[in-house]
Amino acid sequence: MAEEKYTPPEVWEWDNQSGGKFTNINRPISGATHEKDLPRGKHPLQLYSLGTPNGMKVTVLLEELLALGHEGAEYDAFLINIGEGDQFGSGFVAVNPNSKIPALLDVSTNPVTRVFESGAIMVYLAEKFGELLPTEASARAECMSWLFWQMGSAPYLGGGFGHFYAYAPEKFEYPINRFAMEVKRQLDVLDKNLESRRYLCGDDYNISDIAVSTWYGTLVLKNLYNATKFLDVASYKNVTRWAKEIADRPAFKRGVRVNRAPSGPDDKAIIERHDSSDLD
Ligand SMILES: N[C@@H](CCC(=O)N[C@@H](CS)C(=O)NCC(=O)O)C(=O)O
Repeated sequence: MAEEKYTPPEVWEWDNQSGGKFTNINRPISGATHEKDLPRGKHPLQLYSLGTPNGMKVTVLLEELLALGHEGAEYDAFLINIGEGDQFGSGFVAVNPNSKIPALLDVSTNPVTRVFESGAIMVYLAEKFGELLPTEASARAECMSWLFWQMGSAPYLGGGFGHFYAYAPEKFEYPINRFAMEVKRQLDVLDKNLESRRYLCGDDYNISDIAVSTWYGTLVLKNLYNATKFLDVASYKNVTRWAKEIADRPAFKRGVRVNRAPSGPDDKAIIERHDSSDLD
């Protein structure tokens, strides 16, 4: 029997039974669904997050800053369970009106500073501590270019490819083709850039390497979306070499363990982080 073709109605309507992994949490409206204050810990920085690639960007950067000796980068990391709708609690929405992790409060400033969007959080922290973001104009522009490249590109990898290849209720050829093509093009952009450079911007590691590696490094090293073979990630040799070097950094290894449940007996992941010793 021929499959019935979808014809969009004149006016879109919310069908919350559309299936797929995120059916229960996706909504076409913003704002809080329930009253819930956020917890507060003892440190200058309060992070509300989850150990996804977007969340890891911030915990890796914080661990790098601590490794560089910045005590002011001490942080409490609270878990926001997006599958349970924690991102729609009133306290979280006050920190991020967009209801997505990660979100940061800097309680060492007066007034307290809220920051949302992982890229904005990274720039805020790098500027606050004067690290991992070049100050010379052209080097800074290159770093910002790769950071913004990541912020613009990753939704094609996660929301596009990952969604249709791994999470959609059925496999649809059209979106899988479209987003696989785009993700492979992005991997090729990275691979060509890393042909002549040790890090994304040249000889020095900076926040753009952290941001890009939590996504594309995870894709090439950790079988993100179970797509290692499908996307032939091994053919991007420069990306793999760069991702391995970053994944070997002690601060990176610490940061990627925060705000998630262990995936097996060898995984030393921690749900919340309130002290450096939690990761020792
Ligand atoms: N552009 C945002 C994206 C953040 C984002 O998509 N976070 C996801 C988890 S990785 C989330 O919180 N999803 C919950 C939801 O969509 O309700 C950033 O980089 O901070």
